[in-house]
Amino acid sequence: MPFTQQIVSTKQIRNKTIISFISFFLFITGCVFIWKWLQKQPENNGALVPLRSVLNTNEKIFNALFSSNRLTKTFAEKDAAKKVRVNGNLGINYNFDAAKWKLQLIRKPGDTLYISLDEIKALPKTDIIFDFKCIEGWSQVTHWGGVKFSDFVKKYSLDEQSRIGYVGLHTPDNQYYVGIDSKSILHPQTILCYEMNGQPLPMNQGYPLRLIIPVKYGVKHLKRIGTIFFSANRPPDYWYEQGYDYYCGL
Ligand SMILES: Nc1nc2c(c(=O)[nH]1)N[C@H]1C(S)=C(S)[C@@H](COP(=O)(O)O)O[C@H]1N2
Ligand SMILES: [Mo]
Repeated sequence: MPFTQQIVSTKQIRNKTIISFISFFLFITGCVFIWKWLQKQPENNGALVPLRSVLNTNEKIFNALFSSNRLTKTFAEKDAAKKVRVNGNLGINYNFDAAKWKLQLIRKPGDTLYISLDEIKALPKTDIIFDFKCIEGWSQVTHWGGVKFSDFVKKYSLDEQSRIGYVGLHTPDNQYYVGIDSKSILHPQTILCYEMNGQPLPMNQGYPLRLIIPVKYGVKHLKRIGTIFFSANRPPDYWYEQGYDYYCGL
């Protein structure tokens, strides 16, 4: 290997230093300029329009890569937390009359069914133990039991509606609500859940029925489902309206 040595003069060093400083100055000015421009952009559901379009592009990529055959990793029962973290009490923080609860299933406008917990429990039961992930940065291996959404679809003849684009879920008081794309709601690990660690759901974890959807972040796992409906367009979504991503896929 030939050995080459370069002699650098003081003048060259000074020029390089000057160029470095100018580039740095231009870079910072550019950042400030982009920042100011962003602040002047209009908002779309709590997110500045350019940022919202980044989120929407992410959604398209996620959607294209989504596969119903790809399962979320599951764990053994001994790995499941005994003390399960409680997070978020929107729409469940009131005197709830469990005796009066029935799931309101809007199959089509004008075609609503009221389903009791016992009727749901009569369907085949599935358990899932997976790493529950919240957008705030924590995760926990937890154990849930209930009915696969796809089995619920079969039982209540929802094949057509469930593929229409989206499903919307609301708490009984309509204070918390989420929208979920058809592919994700029909994923084989998505369940209408009524048990945690083999016991009925605690009140603060959505008694009597919640959504468990391992292909999504925690925000979409709506606790205490009051209403389920179907829609070709995105149903309202609480955290989306606060500026979060609509899709929230994992
Ligand atoms: N009704 C209702 N469901 C909700 C929320 C809420 O505030 N209200 N928070 C969501 C969020 S952000 C998370 S991380 C999970 C937490 O579920 P956990 O309390 O069982 O851990 O519930 C989701 N479902
Ligand atoms: Mo969350």
